[in-house]
Amino acid sequence: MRMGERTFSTTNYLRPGLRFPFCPGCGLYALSDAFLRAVFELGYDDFRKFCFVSGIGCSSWIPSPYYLADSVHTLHGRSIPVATSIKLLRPDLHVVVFGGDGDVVGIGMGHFVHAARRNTDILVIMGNNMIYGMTGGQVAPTTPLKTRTTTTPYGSFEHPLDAAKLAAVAGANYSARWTTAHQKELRECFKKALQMDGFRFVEVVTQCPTAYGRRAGFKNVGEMLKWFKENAVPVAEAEKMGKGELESKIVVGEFIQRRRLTLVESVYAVLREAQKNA
Ligand SMILES: Cc1ncc(C[n+]2csc(CCOP(=O)(O)OP(=O)(O)O)c2C)c(N)n1
Ligand code: SF4
Repeated sequence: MRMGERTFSTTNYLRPGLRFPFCPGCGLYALSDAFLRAVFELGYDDFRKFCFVSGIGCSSWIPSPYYLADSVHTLHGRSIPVATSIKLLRPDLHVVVFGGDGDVVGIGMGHFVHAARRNTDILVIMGNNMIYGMTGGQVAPTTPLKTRTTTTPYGSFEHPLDAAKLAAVAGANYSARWTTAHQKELRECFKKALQMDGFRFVEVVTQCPTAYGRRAGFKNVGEMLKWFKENAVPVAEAEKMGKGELESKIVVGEFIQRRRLTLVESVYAVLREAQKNA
């Protein structure tokens, strides 16, 4: 892709000599590609203005050590508090968190809700493969009802969590969901999120053929992508549908876009006031 005199190349953004560790057909390749292209299209030729933070899991391997950037690989579920501290110390940087659904809204759920409530100035990108991928396919808070996993051999009996909706309700400035079958929309969504401040959440429904697809009955990656496309329902349409009708659907689009006071703004405003009164 050419933008004026600039040509997109991953070599500006990926560490030389390393290759992502993902299985063939994994959606995380496409997720990362959409993000890198968004960064390029916003005019960044490298990651000097970025800092990445991730937890543990396949999705958490996206930035660290593969991005040619400053990054912190934290404990499972603890990326958001680390990202919050980095952003408060370095408000000039884009602080971006990558993690899986288990990492962000399983073990990391408390941090996720509070970061949205505080409107912390970070972008959280969650690869939602609907499973704990890296540890072999255990049921996750996002696993659809009745889906077979290693820990639910007769099908999951829990209702899945709507993370994008939760972020919106909890206080995020921006929350959206797309799938890896919506590359153009995903790229535009990343661009928009990177240009906003406050808590921004992008949920990317992504195929995990190894730990999810095989047990859930998909023959190949193509079938999974077809399922994403055919079952994607835009937010506005979903609002007119009943809960039962939405059970096997993936609601896509923007759940919230607003301008609330952000954590960085309110922390620095309090500090300025305190210094004035000292
Ligand atoms: C405190 C702690 N508990 C459990 C684990 C084991 N563990 C590693 S990754 C993972 C889940 C990964 O699932 P997810 O975050 O959805 O990422 P994915 O691999 O699916 O992208 C678990 C349970 C761990 N590393 N640390
Ligand atoms: S286990 Fe699933 S999510 Fe992890 S790399 Fe393989 S296909 Fe991707």
